[in-house]
Amino acid sequence: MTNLTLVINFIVLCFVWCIFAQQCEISPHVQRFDCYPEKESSKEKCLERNCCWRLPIEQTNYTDKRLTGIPFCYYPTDFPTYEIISNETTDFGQRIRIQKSQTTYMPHDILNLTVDLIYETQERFRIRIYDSVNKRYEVPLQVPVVEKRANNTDYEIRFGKKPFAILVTRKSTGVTLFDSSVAPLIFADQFIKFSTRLSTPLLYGLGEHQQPLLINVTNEWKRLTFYSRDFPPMENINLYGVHPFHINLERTPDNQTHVHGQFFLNSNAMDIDLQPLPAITYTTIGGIIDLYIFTGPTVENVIEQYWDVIGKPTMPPFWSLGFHLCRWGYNNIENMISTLERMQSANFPIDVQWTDIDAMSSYLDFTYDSEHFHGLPGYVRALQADGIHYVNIIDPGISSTQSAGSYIPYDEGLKRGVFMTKFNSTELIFGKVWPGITAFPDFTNPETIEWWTDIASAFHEVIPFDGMWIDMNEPSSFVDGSQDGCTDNSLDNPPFTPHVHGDALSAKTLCPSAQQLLSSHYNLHSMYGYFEAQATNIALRTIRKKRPFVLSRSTFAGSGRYTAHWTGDNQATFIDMYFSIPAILNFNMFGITHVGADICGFLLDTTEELCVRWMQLGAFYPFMRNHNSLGQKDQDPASFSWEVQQIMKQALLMRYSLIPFWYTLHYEASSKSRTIVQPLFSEYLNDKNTYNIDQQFLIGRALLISPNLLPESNSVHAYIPQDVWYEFPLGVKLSNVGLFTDLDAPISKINVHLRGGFIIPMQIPGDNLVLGRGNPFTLVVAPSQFGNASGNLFWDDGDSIDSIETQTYNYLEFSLTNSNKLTINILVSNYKESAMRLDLIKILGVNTSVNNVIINGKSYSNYLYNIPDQILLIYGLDLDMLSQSSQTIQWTTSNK
Ligand code: MIG
Repeated sequence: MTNLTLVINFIVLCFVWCIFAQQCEISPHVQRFDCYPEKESSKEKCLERNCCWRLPIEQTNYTDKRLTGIPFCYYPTDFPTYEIISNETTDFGQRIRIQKSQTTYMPHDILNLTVDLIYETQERFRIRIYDSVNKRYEVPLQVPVVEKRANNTDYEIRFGKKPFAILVTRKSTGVTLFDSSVAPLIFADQFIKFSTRLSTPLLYGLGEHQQPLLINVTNEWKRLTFYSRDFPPMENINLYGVHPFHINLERTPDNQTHVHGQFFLNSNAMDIDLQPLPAITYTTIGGIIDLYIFTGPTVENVIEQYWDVIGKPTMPPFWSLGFHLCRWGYNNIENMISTLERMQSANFPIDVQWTDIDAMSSYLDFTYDSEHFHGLPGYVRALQADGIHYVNIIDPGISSTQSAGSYIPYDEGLKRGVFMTKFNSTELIFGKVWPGITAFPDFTNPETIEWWTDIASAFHEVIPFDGMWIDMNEPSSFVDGSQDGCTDNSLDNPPFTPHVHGDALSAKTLCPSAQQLLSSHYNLHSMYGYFEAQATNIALRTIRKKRPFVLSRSTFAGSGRYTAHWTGDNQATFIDMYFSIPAILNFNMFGITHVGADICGFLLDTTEELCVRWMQLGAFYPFMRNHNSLGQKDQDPASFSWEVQQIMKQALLMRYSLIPFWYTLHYEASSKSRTIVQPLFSEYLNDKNTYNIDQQFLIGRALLISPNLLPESNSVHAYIPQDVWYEFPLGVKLSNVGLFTDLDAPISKINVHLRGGFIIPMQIPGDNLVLGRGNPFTLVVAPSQFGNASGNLFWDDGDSIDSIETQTYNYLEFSLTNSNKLTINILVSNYKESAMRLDLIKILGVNTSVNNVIINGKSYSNYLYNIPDQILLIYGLDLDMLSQSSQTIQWTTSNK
């Protein structure tokens, strides 16, 4: 070799090395995007992917949260990715073809992709990126199909040509909503990965996970995994449901706060990584990129825009808003009856009695244990005659080992071909659940819905259940994969497995390769509960011809159209009681508004103190059920001391008296896309103090709940936003607002505040909601700082399937003007079967003495003005709210 070639070689080498080094010179660390998300990363494996391997330089302290999560292996700036090859304007927006010239580290890279940019509405933008040649699996959710591009959109789109990237900004402020230029797009058959910049490190959503409400990645790296899984809620574990939706805060240049939402419509197992750049990375192992951006700009707007895509929540039957009592392990009917009887003789209101799997015969679905639960059918009918409803549990696994002819659900199911099969086979796939070896219905098959309806209907002849509790529908199995294991094909052994609990997609569930009608279980796994809820909802409609009540453990985006949800196997601890609040708030954003946690805790023995606090809190869950696990000590309210019972009863009576308000909220959720409970930040978006508040919440927009979540504590540290607030139910106005304060919270008390500007319809409670239906109503009127207030009341028969479509309901509007005049206006009054009598009106914050009350023009003398508390009480009214289209209640004060 000559000297010259040596020199040239040296120069070339140096050049290559220097360039390479530079492409790895990514600083600060928050700009690194993980190139080796698998568990066992190493320098060699990283370099094999042509990525950069460097330990974080300032890494001195491994326990520092800011450092855990920084990838050692990350993409160089010139990592091969796609470039635009053509771009055409279409009716819906734009269609772009992109291409990559070389494959990268994952098998079956797809080199030619199509990008559709769909301007769906002024506030909703959709990005679809898919294989230009081969059709791929897409989520079988019925989303709106938009063919014409919306004009005057709130958002503006630009793109990078080479490398290809999409940038979405908010027109009015210029704030970045989406920017995929931060990392290379990877699109292989079983590995799709893309990243985008977040507007701020503050976000909400991304369920189902045990986590605080605010996800703050200012100083933290975070990974959340999505794949439905039966596991008691714990942090950093994929749980029962999948909701890849989040809300991101934005700061405007003039220091206002806006929010936008983002929904990744993808049902494959996935990881979502968050990093302080701030940025979000989606890594999914199938489907396509189908992503929605909702521009809000308020939380309420984002929710409405999101629900326009996934569907609004179903309207629950009226009775399901009452108190539900359940436990696993009544073990026999005597025990169940005596529990319910002690509840009733202690005068607790109760609406629904439940049974768990211990009431089944050998854990077989659609059976009951006629020995230990002898007489259950008759007992249920007797309860129903008293206005109590009954709900039983059903698991998806259908026992396959009963002797032929002895168990119709299996025999019929087999005949009708409703069960899931092994990969590329007509042979059934068997798992193992409570009844032993089971087959699993494929609810994506229309025939399955009919079979399900038929077997449920046959059982309904035996026991006329009112609702169905669908458990174990992740689907959960006691064995991994199946009785015969799984295959070694690429569905069962994908090149990349997201960080699911148990490390394998088949952990405590079926093999991903199992076959369903619509696609492989690999694609549909996280929607198993969604399709079962849909089938169950349809079955109940058909059987009962009334509004269905379904309670599902596993959910997917859009499940709220069919089902309510509870948060699964929590523990009887104060911390789990706290986590129930972010959970119910999140599920409200996810469109499953009828949600609650097992009150007093499911696993572990509860304590008297915890159970009191939890009953007080649970009285304000949209779905209120006390449920307990096998072997734990009793925790029904009547099992406690007399003193404790009185406190729990007070909480229950508070719930029952507010049912008209709750019911109206459900109507507004199902028809106007409003959440039932919501976090404070959604109402006080410009108040930074509210961003991290998840130990308090609002019911509708009007009631602030501040439970005491700490043991042995007599006060609660709470935030009272800058606004007008009245103590509830007393009605005294708070003098200190806009601050954190310690509220008195002895064991007997839960702090509730009513917000000025709202009128709350209430009702005198009965022993249950059926018996109390005709009871008189009351109104609580809470004037705002301007002296006005408003509210609504929705009322119908409570469980007709079509009362909303046929407008067979009443809808009233209450409004208070600052001239001391309350008006009751009828907006709709087509439901006449039950009288709506108003008995009492309580007007708060009346600061001058009242000397006359006039109702519909006539002087009325039954009133009391309470000077120190500034409350005007108009009583003994007996006013028929439906008698005239508009009625007025006025009062005059001494200085007018
Ligand atoms: O393997 O049916 O989350 O509420 O009580 C446990 C028994 C099965 C799990 C549910 C729980 C229910 C329990 N089930």
